[in-house]
Order: sequence, then structure tokens, then C-alpha cells
Amino acid sequence: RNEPVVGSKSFTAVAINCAAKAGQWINTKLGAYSSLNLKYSSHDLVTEVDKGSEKMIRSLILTHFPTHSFLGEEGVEAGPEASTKALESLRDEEYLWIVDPIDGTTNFVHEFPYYAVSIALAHKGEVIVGVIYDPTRDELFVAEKGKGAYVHGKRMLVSKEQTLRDSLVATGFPADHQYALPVNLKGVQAVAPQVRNLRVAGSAALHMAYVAAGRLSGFWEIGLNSWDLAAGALLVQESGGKVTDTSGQPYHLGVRNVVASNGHMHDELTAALGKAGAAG
Ligand code: 2AM
Ligand code: CA
Ligand code: CA
Ligand code: CA
Repeated sequence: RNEPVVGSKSFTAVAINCAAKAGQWINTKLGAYSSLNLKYSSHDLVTEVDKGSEKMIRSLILTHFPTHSFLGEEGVEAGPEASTKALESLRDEEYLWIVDPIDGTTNFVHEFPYYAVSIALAHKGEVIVGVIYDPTRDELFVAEKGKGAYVHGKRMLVSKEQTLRDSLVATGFPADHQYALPVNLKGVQAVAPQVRNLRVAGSAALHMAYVAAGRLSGFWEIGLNSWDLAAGALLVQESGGKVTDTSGQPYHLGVRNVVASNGHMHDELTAALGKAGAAG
């Protein structure tokens, strides 16, 4: 029981199967969804495809593992209070699946091909499996705690840039225009002049997967939820990178303000955000 690795192969197989199935179905709905709803504002979208993807993943997981717990974005009321509560009530469960059925819904709605399915399994609050699937490129990112991270079955390693100056860094523009967006705009203003260049592609999960794959040197964003980060954090860690909150404390499921990187320029990025008053 104190060896969470036992059985993790079948956990991983189920996670992969769910992500691939949902992702392929999502792509059949690109440009063909029928209901677009606003959650909090015109910046916060949900479609029936988000809900359908979550339903598909949830029922497949619970068929295989009926005793496990499930936390999915679309099963939780919108807003930071509800998502914190939902995580708090479940994080001590023995096995908890944490699912974002489409990360990058705004992109999906606008047919900007950069979105993903994110599935993580936590054992007593610690992520042991992370899978992110990009259906546009048919790219499957998989990590198992202590066993490395893979894309297309090939081991991933973070990039080697040592300084912000040589780094390609991504961030996100939060949907929360009241609080998180102004904070992150300060971060953008501070970081953009210091890095090689900045990318804002609209999927936190894929940005994390790209840090793991060495395609980005680092990523930060303010105001995210557990389902945006759980799988990606394990991918980055298992690829040799570093994941903390914006104050430099180690990643855990409750982290909302995240910095993920190749490890080398991590402290420089975190310090730049802190100095700019952009740590959230
Ligand atoms: P989503 O597409 O699953 O909603 C882009 O900056 C990132 O922010 C995406 O990963 C997106 O995930 C997430 N996001 C979108 N709306 C959000 C909200 N209201 N609160 C927190 N994160 C959000
Ligand atoms: Ca959403
Ligand atoms: Ca998300
Ligand atoms: Ca989502």
C-alpha cells in the first residue's frame, strides 16, 4: 500500500486511453459545437464539448476504478472559491483523478489549434501519473512518478538555457480581469524585455508539456486551478525541471500561481516576477 507504483501501469494505460479517446472526439467537434456558454464573463467559456469530454473520461475511469475519486473542471462551480473547496474536500482521498476535459477552450472555440486533454492521478495528494494529449498534433505526453516523462514514447528532457536572456518563456492572460490579469500584465511588462521572447498560446497544460519537452525554457501564470497543472507539473518534474509557486515554494495540488522551468533560469524568473509585484 505504501508503494503507489504498484498497479500504476494500468492506471497509466487507462489515463492514456481516456485522453486519446476524448481528444479524438473533441477534434470531430472542432468548428461544429452547438452551445457556447459564458461561465463568469465573455472571457470564460464552456461548450457542450467540454462537458461531453469530461463525462466520457469520468465514466471510463470509474468503470475501471469504481472506488477512486474524481475532480473535473466541469463538475465544479466556476470561480476560485468553489474550486478551492472542491480540491480541499478531495485531496486526502487515496486515489483522486484530476481532469481538465479541454484545456484551452477559448482556442477550441476560435479554431486556434492549441488545446489539450489533461488527466492526472494523485495518490494521497501526490501526483503519480500525468497525461496530456494534444489531438491537433496527435502528441501524447506521459509521466509516471519516478519513471520519467515521455512524448511519442521518447524520453523528454528540459532545455538547457541558463539565463532569462537566452530563454523562450510562456505565460497566460487570465480570464479573471478583476485581479489576476492586472497582476500578470505587470509580469509581462517586467519579463518580456529580459527574455529572448515570450509566448502566450492559451493552454496552460500544453505550455507545461512544452517546458517538459524542452520546447519552452519556462512558463508562469497567475490564478490557475489544480486541473490545469496537476499532469503538467509531473511532466516537468520527471523531465528534470522545476515547479514552484511564484514565491519559490515547491508545487503541490493547491498551487494557483505557478512557475515551471528547466530549473536553470527558475530563480531568475521568480525573482523578476517578485520584483515587479507580479507574484500574485
Ligand atoms: P481552460 O481553457 O480549461 O478554461 C489560459 O490562460 C489558461 O487559463 C487555460 O489553461 C485556461 O483553461 C485557463 N482558464 C480559463 N478561464 C479560467 C478561469 N476563469 N479561471 C482560471 N483559469 C482559467
Ligand atoms: Ca474553463
Ligand atoms: Ca484549464
Ligand atoms: Ca477546461
